[in-house]
Amino acid sequence: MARHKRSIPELYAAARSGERRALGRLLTLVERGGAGADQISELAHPDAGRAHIVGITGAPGAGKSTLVGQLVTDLVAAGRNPAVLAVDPSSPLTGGAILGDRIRMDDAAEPGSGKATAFVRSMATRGHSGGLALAVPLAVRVFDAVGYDPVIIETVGVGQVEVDVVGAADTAVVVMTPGTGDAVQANKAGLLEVADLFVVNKADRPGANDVRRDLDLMLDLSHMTGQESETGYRPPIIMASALHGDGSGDVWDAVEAHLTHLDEADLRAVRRRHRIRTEVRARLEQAMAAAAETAMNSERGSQWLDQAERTEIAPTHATNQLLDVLLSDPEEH
Ligand SMILES: Nc1nc2c(ncn2[C@@H]2O[C@H](COP(=O)(O)OP(=O)(O)O)[C@@H](O)[C@H]2O)c(=O)[nH]1
Ligand SMILES: [Mg+2]
Repeated sequence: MARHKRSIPELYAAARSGERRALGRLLTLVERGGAGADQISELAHPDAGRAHIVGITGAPGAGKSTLVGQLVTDLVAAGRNPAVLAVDPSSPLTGGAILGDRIRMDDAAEPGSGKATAFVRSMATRGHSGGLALAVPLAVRVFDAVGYDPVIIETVGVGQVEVDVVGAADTAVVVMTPGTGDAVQANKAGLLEVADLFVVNKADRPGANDVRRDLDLMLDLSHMTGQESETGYRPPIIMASALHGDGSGDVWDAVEAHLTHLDEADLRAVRRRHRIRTEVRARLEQAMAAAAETAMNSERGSQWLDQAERTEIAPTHATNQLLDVLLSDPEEH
């Protein structure tokens, strides 16, 4: 049979009808970025907007993948079609692959077939800086558009981008463990503000109650000044032992309760607006950085840069001239 390389609209249509391989191809193109990714975004946009987007973050080794594996198994058993995006910047081969192994997936079942199924994708972001901020929201849009719900994003809670990604979800879950000073770390990383619920995982280990107490105290302090307190919502703290299958049901109940809270307080649209704003800002910043690079390498731009490098003009002056170049018609460079 002649091999026909399918166009993006063909792949999208196939993914919508439940073909896993087509969805996998689309996600690869999403990771690659550029015009192909933009086209996918525009195709998926009208069909997206239904899924509950759940961000899960925490230190490496906190048990996020173990917990997500448990949640996915529970969700499929309950007839849902969850998708997971596991973002692991350090290694494309660990987090996501391990997560995939943990979840028994029924390849025959496809969303739309009436049979529940899950789709797990690990996203490698090593190599292209800022790629994560662009690829994650788009991958989520694709999952949503082809019928997966909920869409779970697992990220390592270290950098600002990770915090932004999780903070832009409908429901942000922060996973902590005993004995690692996680509560203090989370506070420093700005995770306390974005968390809608906390999971103290590895509750089978000593010190789990200390983590809960520390968190409670910090929440007391932050909620005296926090804005969320206006709606009467306080992030619950759920104890879990994901490895032993304990607590994942409680975690999901709390995730759903948070979604109910968003709906009742008319906050879901607020989250969505924030999410879109975060994505547009990330895309704009990326585009501006590329434009800055182009301006510095352009003929006119490099002359200003040379003068600054020779200390003939101040860097501020060169920058303002380069800004003119950047904002002018590219034909003129
Ligand atoms: N004792 C204990 N170990 C756990 C628990 N959950 C996960 N682990 C272990 O912690 C390690 C890291 O788990 P993983 O899910 O890969 O963490 P991630 O890096 O946050 O995704 C693995 O060896 C797990 O088996 C738990 O509830 N109790
Ligand atoms: Mg993991």
